[in-house]
Amino acid sequence: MAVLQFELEVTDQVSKARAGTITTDHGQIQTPIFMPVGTAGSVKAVSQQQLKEDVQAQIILGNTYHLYLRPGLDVLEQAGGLHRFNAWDRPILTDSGGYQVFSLASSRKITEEGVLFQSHIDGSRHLFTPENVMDIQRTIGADIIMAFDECPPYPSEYAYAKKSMELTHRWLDRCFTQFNNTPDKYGYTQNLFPIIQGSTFADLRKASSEYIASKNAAGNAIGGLSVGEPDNMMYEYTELCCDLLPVHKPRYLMGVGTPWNILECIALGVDMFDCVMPTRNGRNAMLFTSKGVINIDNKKWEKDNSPLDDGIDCTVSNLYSKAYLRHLMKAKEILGLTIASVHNLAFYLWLVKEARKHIQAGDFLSWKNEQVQILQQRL
Ligand code: PRF
Repeated sequence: MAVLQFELEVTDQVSKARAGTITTDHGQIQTPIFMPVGTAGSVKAVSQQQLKEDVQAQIILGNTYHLYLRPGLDVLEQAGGLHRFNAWDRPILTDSGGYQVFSLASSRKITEEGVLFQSHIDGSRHLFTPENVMDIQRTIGADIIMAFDECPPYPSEYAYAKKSMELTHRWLDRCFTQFNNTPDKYGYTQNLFPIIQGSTFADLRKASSEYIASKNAAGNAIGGLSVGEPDNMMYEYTELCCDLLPVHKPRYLMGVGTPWNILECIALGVDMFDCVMPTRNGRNAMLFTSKGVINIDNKKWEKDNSPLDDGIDCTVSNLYSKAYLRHLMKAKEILGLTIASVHNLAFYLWLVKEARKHIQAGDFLSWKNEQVQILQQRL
């Protein structure tokens, strides 16, 4: 079948926002897009049916680190890949595992060869290398495979950030060699996206962006941001990277962010986003709505029978009341986790769809500025 295509349909005349369509062998993705995170092969508390019907998700994420440790590659391979295993027939992107190894593994050691780590599940020892991480993602069956990178913490010393970026670049060469020398696993095309690093240093970000752009990949990612730096710094480096990336390839900003972060970064030229925030914060009683942010645990919602959000097009958000969801969360009823997660994800998908409409209509910047104010309000 065919490598991923990106048709850039509209570029905003005042901001740098873009609207486009990505075509994969598992279907099309309208950009800008938000991708729900399905770490271990499931978007926590949300069924695949709900993802399609209520959330209107077009692509979901999986994590190499989690899926490799559990259920393991033999199980995924015998199922015919993750799409068949979890009954999701739309596109899947997998993150490469490096980032998760750093946040989850109980111990890890970086060498030129790769990362040695101990599983957070049973303490068993494993080695991730650029080569085996390509093989693992091919076996998982992702449509979009991410390069194996190192994401330095914030803040990092310049010398460390430079060494780390250079290692990520050497690993990238090994990723491409392995990827290009192995066939698609299940008959549809798999695509490798390289990742820019360089921490919060302009010369490193520039060097990394140019190196990544030179690979002429089907799409490109910006990593190493949203790791604790101030928002303005994240925007500054996102813009620097976007300005150096190819115009006619999709740009993915990894792990971002709040609704207002997403709008600001769409304005800088980003096309794809993922973040655990809508699901994780949702399970923790934080709702993002078209009128602002709600802590549904707050007593002020106890007898508020108004819908969670009547400003977005989602049956779940329109049907259930704030009072009912507050009760479910207080009583630790598991339906509460599902309703909160479905609503937050539907809101994120609504937001990027609205952004796309306004880019197409030519009034994105003024709409974005207004929304950024509204969405940050604490209700
Ligand atoms: N690299 C990878 N995955 C990531 C990141 C990164 O830098 C980030 C940073 N925000 C989130 N997820 N491989």
